[in-house]
Amino acid sequence: MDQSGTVDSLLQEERVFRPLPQLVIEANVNPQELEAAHKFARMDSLGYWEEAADELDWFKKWDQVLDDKDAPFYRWFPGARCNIVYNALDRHIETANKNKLALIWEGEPGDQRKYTYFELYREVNRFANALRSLGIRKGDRVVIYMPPLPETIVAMLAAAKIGAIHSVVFAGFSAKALRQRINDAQAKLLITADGFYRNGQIVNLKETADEALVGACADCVDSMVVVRRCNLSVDMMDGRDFQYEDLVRQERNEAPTEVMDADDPLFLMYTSGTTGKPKGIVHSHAGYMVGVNRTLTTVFDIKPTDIFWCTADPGWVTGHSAGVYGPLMAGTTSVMYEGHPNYPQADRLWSIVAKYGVTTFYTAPTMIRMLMRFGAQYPKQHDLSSLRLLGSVGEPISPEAWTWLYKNIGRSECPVLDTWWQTETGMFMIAPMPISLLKPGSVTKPLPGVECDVVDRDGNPVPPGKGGLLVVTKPWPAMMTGYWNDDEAFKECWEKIPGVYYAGDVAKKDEDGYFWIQGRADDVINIAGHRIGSAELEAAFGMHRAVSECAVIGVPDKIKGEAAKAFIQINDDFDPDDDLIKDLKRTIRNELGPVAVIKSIEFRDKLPKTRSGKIMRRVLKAEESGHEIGDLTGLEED
Ligand code: 6R9
Repeated sequence: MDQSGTVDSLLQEERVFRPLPQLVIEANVNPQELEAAHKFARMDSLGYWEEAADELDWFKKWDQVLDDKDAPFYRWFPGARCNIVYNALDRHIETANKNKLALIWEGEPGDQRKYTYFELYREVNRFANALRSLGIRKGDRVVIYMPPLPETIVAMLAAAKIGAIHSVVFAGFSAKALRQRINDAQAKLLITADGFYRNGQIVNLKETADEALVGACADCVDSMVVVRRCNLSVDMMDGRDFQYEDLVRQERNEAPTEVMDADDPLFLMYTSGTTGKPKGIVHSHAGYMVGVNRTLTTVFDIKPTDIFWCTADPGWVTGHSAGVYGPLMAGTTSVMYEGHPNYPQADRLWSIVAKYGVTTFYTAPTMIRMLMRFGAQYPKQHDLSSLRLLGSVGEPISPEAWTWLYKNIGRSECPVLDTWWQTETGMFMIAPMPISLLKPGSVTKPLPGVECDVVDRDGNPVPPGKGGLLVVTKPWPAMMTGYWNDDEAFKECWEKIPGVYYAGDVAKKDEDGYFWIQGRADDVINIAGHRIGSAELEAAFGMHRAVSECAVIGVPDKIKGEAAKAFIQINDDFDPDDDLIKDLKRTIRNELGPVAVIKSIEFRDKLPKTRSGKIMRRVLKAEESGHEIGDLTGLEED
């Protein structure tokens, strides 16, 4: 708490965590190298990214690193020819990685499958041939509506290998949401599974896929491929539906890799939740592969012996960059788990870490908060000594959750690498490396070659300690190349504050240049002229033992302009009574000072969340104001 008693200092934790000497000695990028990389990138950012591009394989190198003539439609590596799948798979077959494990997959019932790079390569080739025989060609859109299965990865890579554009839709989305995405992308093919296991139940996915296709636009999706996961007897429409296993069985083990132009699209990722109507964000082969490869290997310090586990579903950008493409390009071994983190009980993730010797565990604050609720006795039952790095992404992590993860999972030895990035950015943007000094709750500093700032609405940098808008001031290679069929919306991201990319987040920088992300720009509450992030208030509530989940929104207040209202889900052993309300308010006052007045507290059994686990304050705001709300297809259904 700063002297003035304002909230500005909340997320500026006093504590600094230093890496263990051994980590520094062994790091791929040591402190001097990191300093040199920053210096090089500041002087010559294109040179820096060119060097990163040289680490990958190309069919033909670029004529230029960046063409910015048509900004904001930046073109990275124009003239180059490549395919990300060549880097993720094909090239490993020529090296010692050939017989290394690429993927360890565990199903919820406990079944396992393992693929070496060679096995994955051949499976991808067989399916790539199958896609070609179904008439899929370069540029066609393929929607993948799948749970986390090895075939989900195979489908993504096979599509990309033949130059098709994939769009993975999270298996928890409704038929309506799936149809909307199929229509928007004008997809030609849908790939799905008969069903999957989730929390001890079988979810029938094929039925939902069928329902989505009823009423889908007439000229899209003429075939559907169905992976057999649960042995369900599903209706297969003659001439339209094909069994995955039947298709790949008859195909050859070799398939040519399509030669792509640098900015040929690789995938579309629809994002919803924060802005209303979902937008199809486009990523392309060259820039995306360069940015993801460089940032993943340096931030997570990828070593040949690593077992890398990103818990994100492949339906999110994190599942793409850190779950599929990044780890495969790096030649590492990934873990993928199909099911619910608490099935059959709250130690499932820890049992997986112990069983496979996971070294790097990358997850989201919402997961950490949930696991925290069950208590430290669950991780204690397992040998987690293989872990060396932890990571967080998706929302601000409160110092409390950070510390819990660090202590109870990371034995107070493993750095927690909090990575700020977005679907739009494709790659990590602001993140530490294992050698960095860490402050719990801060994403540290922009990576080499990335330039970010905190500015006011006119684009003027704000002084340290003051909140402002997070912007990216220079193009970066893995940037989205556009929105699918919506150039205007894409331009808007660069026009809100002219010349820079507006990320839509509120952040501040401290005196050391560390960034603290406070939440979305629309989730900031202005109480009597003091700006305070919902996330900041939520972190403060999170300090109270009774609080399991919470969301804070701004509500109109006659005197202060805006006041904060909290929606709180409490832990089972507490009573939602007046005493608790008083106690919670006291906590906020203690944590944040008198300016953070909580007008009211409402207890809820459950808070509305997006599919990726982000609390949708927008829904709560709409309930409060009685106004219409935007797209809700990202909401949980159960
Ligand atoms: C990768 C991903 C992007 C939004 C972003 C921000 C929030 C992501 C964060 C974080 C605080 C972090 N966000 N990482 N906030 N600290 N480390 O999550 O992409 O689903 O597009 O969400 O998530 O608000 O703007 P996406």
